[in-house]
Amino acid sequence: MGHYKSNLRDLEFTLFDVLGRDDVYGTGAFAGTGQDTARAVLAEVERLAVHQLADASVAADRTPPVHDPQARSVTLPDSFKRAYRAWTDGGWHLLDLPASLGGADAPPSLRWAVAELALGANPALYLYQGFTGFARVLDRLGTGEQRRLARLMVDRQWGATMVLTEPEAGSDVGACRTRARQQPDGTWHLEGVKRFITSGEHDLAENIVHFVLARPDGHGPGTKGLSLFLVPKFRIADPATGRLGARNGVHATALEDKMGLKASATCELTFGAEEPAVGMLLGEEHNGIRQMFQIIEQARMIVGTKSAATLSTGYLNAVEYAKERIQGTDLAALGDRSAPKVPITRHPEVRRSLLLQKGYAEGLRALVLYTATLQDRIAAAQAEGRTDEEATARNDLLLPVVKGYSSERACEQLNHALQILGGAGYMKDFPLEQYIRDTKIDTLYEGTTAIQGQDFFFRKIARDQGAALDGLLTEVEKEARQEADGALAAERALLAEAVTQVRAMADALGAYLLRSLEEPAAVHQVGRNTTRLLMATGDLLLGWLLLRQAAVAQKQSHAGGDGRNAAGRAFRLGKIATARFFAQEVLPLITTERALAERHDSILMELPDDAW
Ligand code: ST9
Ligand code: FAD
Repeated sequence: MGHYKSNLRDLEFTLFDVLGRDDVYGTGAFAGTGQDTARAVLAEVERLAVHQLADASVAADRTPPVHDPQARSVTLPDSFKRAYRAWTDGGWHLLDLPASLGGADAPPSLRWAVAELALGANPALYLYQGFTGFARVLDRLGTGEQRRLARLMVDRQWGATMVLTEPEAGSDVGACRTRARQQPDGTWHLEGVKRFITSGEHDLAENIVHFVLARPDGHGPGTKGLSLFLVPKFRIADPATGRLGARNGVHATALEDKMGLKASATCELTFGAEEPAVGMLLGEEHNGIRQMFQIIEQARMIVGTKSAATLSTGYLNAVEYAKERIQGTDLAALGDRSAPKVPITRHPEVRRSLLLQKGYAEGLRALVLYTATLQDRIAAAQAEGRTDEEATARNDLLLPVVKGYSSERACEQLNHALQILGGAGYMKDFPLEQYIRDTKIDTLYEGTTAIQGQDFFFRKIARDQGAALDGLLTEVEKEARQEADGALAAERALLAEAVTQVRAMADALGAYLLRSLEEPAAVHQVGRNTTRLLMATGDLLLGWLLLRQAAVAQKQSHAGGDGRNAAGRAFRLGKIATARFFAQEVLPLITTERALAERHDSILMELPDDAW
């Protein structure tokens, strides 16, 4: 058996029993994908994920891609290439695409459920196949000729990259120095060095289209002066057939030697050093940062899903180990030398850690899928020529939580999962050490956690004066205040209290922000708390979603459901206990976080540099 332990049962429970996707699939915009088809897709992808995709991920970690500095090429291991082919031959990359691009027009929530399976088994592979998403953006924003290029990218499975980062421009994308000069024929020549570019060079495809932010000569500073250019690795001699022309002047001048996610080729790309790097402006407008954010938003969701997926398999590996590892006696038998040795699952500390891991793993999955249902609403409205403003605002609000909170909690909880295996967890015989290495990147790329926290507060909360947050919190409160149903009454009360605390925390940050209009330094009180607010909101939402799951499980238990089925009964018991434990152990901590946020701090910003 490979490293990847999927949790299809929980995926389906969350999608159908909790989030009601059975009422949505097979109707309206999603008429082509009924519930049965969706379940069949998930089962099929799961089969591929646990075997071939999973094995290739481990193999490529041990034998990573190789850079040839002379040829400036990157070669991936054969087993990885075979797994990639199995994925694309199955047509799974097409799920993300509209029918007009040869895709399956699947509901977003199904796409994200499928993404979880692939990202949990082999995250790098899922990033390489992301070229379809780039084609989608090109189809949406491109000129007529570029829309044909989008179709070529899909049909010929050309790779794609998002190219923002430079040595001096990381979080601060606006510091970008790569320049673009327009040529008499309307094309652009790019010059500069970009670093840390995912899938920047590889041998999975005959061509790679780089989506590059650069500053046209004469354009202003900051992100608003940037434009988005398409720079193919090979120029396209015949746009009708996709016949390739000359090699373009963009080269992988280095392959990064990373902590983890080794199968994903992260490259330094040099543009226009020897021969011109010829690019096209995307669309007809110089609106690069805005256009790039269409890609970034998707990529942030991918990163959050990757984290959730890896934590889930990490937790399941830890549980499996713990059930078999015999060590020590039950604490209650202390002093009794004849007491039987027990599996470590009998130790309260091990149980505490595992139950929290289960809460975070299943809660993060629910957070991703809940956010995906908002994307279902957005897509359904679009198909009817409407805009679902509430769903759009809530999706925007949740993206930094999905990306920032999921990645932080996954990293933290994967450490706890490894701890359950003791010294064995530190060995390569088990997947935990690779999971930790492969997941750490999620808190860094696509905007670090600090950037997500700032995005969450300044852009997603302050800009609409808290309207989207208030709408969401009101919904959570409604759930909390529902008629108390025996077993979950205390947890509902804890949830209601946590909503009050998060509201107060957001208000406190809002008040500091207001004060900063008169007293600019007051904004530092906001800045030291934006990540705190992001994390507290994430904990609150997990408490909410886990409670919703528990309520459904409880209802199913009362109704008899699959009551005679022991696995079904155990699943539901697990759901209820997880929600209760999470509410009791995690939600009260938000009260302290609120107090810390409200405290006026005069230590942090006043400490002189030489005192650190
Ligand atoms: C990276 C890649 O790390 C890692 C892995 C890649 C995996 C690839 C996988 C394949 C992906 C597949 C993609 C599929 C696509 C599919 C699409 C399908 C439909 N939301 O606040 P301002 C915009 S890549 C939306 O003044 P600063 C907005 O236009 C590297 N837009 O910021 C705004 O103007 P306005 C990742 C947003 O101070 C303008 O930006 N690097 C948002 O100028 C300026 O905003 C990073 O992520 C948003 N949330 O710049 C950089 N935010 O306000 C992180 C901003 O008028 N740094 N805009 O609307 C940041 O995000 C900074 O905060 C900054 C600051 C650069 C935005
Ligand atoms: P810095 O911006 O230097 O940040 C350093 C620290 O300072 C961080 O803790 C950060 O949170 C903090 N910080 C910085 N600014 C602020 C601020 N204003 N407020 C508060 N804290 C702040 N980029 C691409 O363009 N395309 C890719 O495909 C891509 N793939 C990547 C793959 C890998 C493996 C890696 C490591 C990176 C990749 N990146 C890619 C780059 C990635 O997006 C950046 O590394 C990331 O945005 C952070 O930038 P930086 O590394 O320069 O860190």
